[in-house]
Amino acid sequence: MTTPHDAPGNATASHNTASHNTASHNTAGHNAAGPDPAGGGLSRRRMLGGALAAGAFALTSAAYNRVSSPAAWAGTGTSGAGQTTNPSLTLWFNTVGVDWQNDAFPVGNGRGGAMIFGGVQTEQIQFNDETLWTGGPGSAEGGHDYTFGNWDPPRPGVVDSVRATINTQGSSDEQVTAGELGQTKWGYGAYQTFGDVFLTAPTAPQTVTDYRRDLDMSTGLAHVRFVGDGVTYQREYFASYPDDVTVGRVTADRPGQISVTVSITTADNRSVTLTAASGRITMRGNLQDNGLLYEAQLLVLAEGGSTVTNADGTVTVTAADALTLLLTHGTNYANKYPHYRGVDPHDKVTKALDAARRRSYQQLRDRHVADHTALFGRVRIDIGQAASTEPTDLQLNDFKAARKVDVTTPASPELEMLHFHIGRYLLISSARAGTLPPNLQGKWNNSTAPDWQDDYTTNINLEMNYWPSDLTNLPETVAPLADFIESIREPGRVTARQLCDAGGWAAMNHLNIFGYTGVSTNASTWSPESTAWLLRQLWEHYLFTQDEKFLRSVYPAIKEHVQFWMDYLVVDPSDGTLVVSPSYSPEHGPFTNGCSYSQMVIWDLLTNTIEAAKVLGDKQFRQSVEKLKARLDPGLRIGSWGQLQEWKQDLDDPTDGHRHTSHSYGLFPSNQITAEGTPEYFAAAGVSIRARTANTAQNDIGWNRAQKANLFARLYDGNMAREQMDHLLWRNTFSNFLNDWPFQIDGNFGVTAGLAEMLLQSHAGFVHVLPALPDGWAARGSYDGLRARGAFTVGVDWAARVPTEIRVVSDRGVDLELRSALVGGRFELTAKHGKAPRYKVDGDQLSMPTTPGNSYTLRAKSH
Ligand code: FUC
Repeated sequence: MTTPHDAPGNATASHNTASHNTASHNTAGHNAAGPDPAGGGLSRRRMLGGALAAGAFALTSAAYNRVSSPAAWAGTGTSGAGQTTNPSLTLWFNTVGVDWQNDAFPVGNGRGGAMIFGGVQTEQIQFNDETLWTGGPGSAEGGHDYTFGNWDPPRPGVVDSVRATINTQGSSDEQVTAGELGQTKWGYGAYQTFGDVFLTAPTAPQTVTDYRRDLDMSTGLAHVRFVGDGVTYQREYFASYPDDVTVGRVTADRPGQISVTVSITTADNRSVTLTAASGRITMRGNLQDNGLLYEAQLLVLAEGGSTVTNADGTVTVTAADALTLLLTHGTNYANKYPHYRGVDPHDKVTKALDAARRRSYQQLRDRHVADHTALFGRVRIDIGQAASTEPTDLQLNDFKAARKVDVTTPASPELEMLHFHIGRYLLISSARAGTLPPNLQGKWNNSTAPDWQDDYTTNINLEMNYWPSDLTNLPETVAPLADFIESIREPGRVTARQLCDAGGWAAMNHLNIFGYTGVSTNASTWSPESTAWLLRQLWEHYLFTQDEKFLRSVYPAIKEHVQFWMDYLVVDPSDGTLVVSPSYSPEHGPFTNGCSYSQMVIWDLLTNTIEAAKVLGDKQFRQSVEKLKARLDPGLRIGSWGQLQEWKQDLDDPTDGHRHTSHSYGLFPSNQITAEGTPEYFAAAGVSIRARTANTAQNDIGWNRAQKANLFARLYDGNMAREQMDHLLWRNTFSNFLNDWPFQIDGNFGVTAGLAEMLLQSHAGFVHVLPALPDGWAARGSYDGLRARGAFTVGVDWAARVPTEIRVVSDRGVDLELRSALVGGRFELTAKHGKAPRYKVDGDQLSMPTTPGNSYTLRAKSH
């Protein structure tokens, strides 16, 4: 029944574990022979003088000290012993990156990303701009005009005839139906690499020692450091959201040591003009496929030495004391249906670079660090992890090796926490106000033909990217999703009408950035339910923030999608309920009436819409949605082996390990199934999820395990939740902690959410503290900064696995329902402002009113 997604290298195919461990310890470049890259012997004073004399870049001596002094690296001089200020939040290697996917370090500013390799003689910085896509208007793939995935020519009556077949036969022939409904994705396009920046020294040092590169996730700074022929070289990189620029700085501990040629290259599926003047390289051209205009500018600012701008569009710096690189880029894409074109990017790219140039390196760095840490620093978790004393890739490889011998070996809390934190780091770096949401690889892609086109797949993947956003206190990352959803409404109206003969709007399962809301030849593409799942993320954001203004802004999109279902749902003649038809359990099939996933997702949409309509006072619409919901098959059935059925009929195979466990939607991310509210379905969901997990080997990929971590957390099984994440670390994690296979970012985001779900849940009408703490973690621990629905920020200390103190900040004054073992014992409640409120206790659940902005502490009293 498995239908591959329409791209080569589908994850159902072979999983090449071998490549996980290959490239990471290549020491190429460490010991390469060659004379000193640059002569020199100037004093530090003179070096500063040179910088100021060069005049290109205002740099204060205080700034210099902070940026480039080797003293900033505690442990300098011992190979691999260097440490940044946040060792437990830092990934570090003592080898050069050689494989983009496995061991380069990502930085990003929401709109673009870069991967840093850290080579000694040649540094490589591959970079992306989120808008550089082939496809869409202007492309004429296969001689076909772009139709947004809608049928060309139209096929009136086809959906009704598929429905009739399903009604008479119970299901329809998969290939036939896929052929009837599907269409080649003409002009779908793919996310593109933008290019690479290279810094090439004329020669390699003869001896290289003390090599270290790292990514400090707490500051969003990447570093490279090594001693080449006795000179300590340092590079620092970041991608700044406030200044919309990617920045690099190269320094040495002796003057006049920096000699490099800086060049920029791009892929061959586009025209390119390279020019350089006064140290500024401009690369510009059009994608052949769709004519999209792109431009990047790279400014090379040397302090001291000489700078020569070459005729081939490169810049050569000789014997400089320090070097700053500023990179900006853009395209003439605009997210505006139907043309998706805006203005020539030249002015914007120039302006951003000019503005960045007016700031000192230290100012740019300070502004970036302040911006990044304001988000990243909100969550702190202590599960007993220590700072790493061994390079992280080696730690990970040790774990992988141990686990290979004994598959029950757990990962260390150090690795688990790095895995948690990189999800938050990557989300901050790939989704900020004004950007597109993160695609299948966030914003990082080095290819012109990435797997699955690096698109927005919506039968789990894009949603999974957003599982950690509110829960782990990054609400700012939601704006890109809300904007994107709004932008596909208009093309979605055409798809609803043309493909589904329905009003409202709907988008199918694969989205590009050009309003592609229609179909592909893949059977699973026919899935307007995906839109409902996407919209759940916006409702979630409201639940977490209680931001009515936000809800009001997204409600029209929700309402208009419900209007689609008012037209599109049909009566199942077998029982008279309203069902989705044709319905295809994601990537699993077959085409039937109302598989559980379809029904659960629509049940969820209608339930949340009713709640939203209550908040916003849209009474008439609420009543019509309530009527519709009353007739809907809710998709909950328990089958012959106690399982939650995937289909309306009891077809489940207990040995099936398919990666999609879509019928668990009611348990997570939805709250249709809870231990407290629907104990039988909760138990049945457990049976299904455990069976799928036991057979998962055939479909072992990152996002799948990440989903299961969340599912087991919801099942209150912390041990199994942890096991899914550890398994993922073992099988599906590259040395740089990106998840696979191939690199797909949803696994990273799913893990971050899953770990948080083990510590805090709030979907079932109460804030549940430590719902799924695994046995293997230290008995003592704590966290702060996780978020609960109701606009609460929660912190906890625990000892002997039981909370000893719970801290709750209430943003909006919502009544608090709190569940914890602490409440079941003796405790005292205090409020930051005023007297503690009166509360009620029932078993281990406490109810109390809160006031906006107040903080409350529950402290266990010893007996
Ligand atoms: C879903 C999954 C695949 C892959 C693709 C991008 O369809 O089934 O494994 O993650 O999305």
